[in-house]
Amino acid sequence: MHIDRLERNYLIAVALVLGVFFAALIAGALVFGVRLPTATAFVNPLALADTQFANPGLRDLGDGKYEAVIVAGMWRFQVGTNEFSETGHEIMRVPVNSQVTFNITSRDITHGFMIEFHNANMEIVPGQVARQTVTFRRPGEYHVQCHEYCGRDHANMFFTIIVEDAAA
Ligand SMILES: [Cu+2]
Repeated sequence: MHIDRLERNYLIAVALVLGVFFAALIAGALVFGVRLPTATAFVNPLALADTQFANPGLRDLGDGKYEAVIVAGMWRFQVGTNEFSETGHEIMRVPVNSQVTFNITSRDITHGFMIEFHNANMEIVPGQVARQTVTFRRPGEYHVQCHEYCGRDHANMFFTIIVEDAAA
C-alpha cells in the first residue's frame, strides 16, 4: 500500500502527540497522585445544623495533619477561624508541611473551591460533601477563590490560607 510521504509524517506526528498526552495522564495519576475529586458523602443542605458543618473550623489531628470543615454560601466561605483580613475575608493559618483535608459543602447553590498554586479544585454542590487533601509545602499567602459563578458577589467570594514557616 502506498502512503504519501507527507501523509505518513502527519500520521506519525499525530501518534506522537497522542502518546505524549497519554503519558501525561499516566504520569499525573501515578507520579503526582492526581485524582478526580468525587462526592464522599451526602448531607441535607437544609439541616446542616445537625452535621459537622454546624461548626466550621480547622481541627488539629496531630502529626501535621488537619481537618478543615468549611461551608460555602452566597457569598462567603465560612471557615470558622474567627480571623479576618482588612477586607473582612476569612483567614486560615496552617504550619508549613501540614496536610489538610478539606471537607466542604454548600448551604445554597453550587460554588467552587480552588487554592492558588495547589492541587485543589472542586465543585461545591449543595447536598454533597467535597473532600480533598492538600499538603502545603511552601510558606506564603494563598488565595482561595470560588470559581463557579454564583451571583452578584461571586468575585468577592474568597478567603486566604496563610502557610506559616515553623521558624517564624
Ligand atoms: Cu460562590
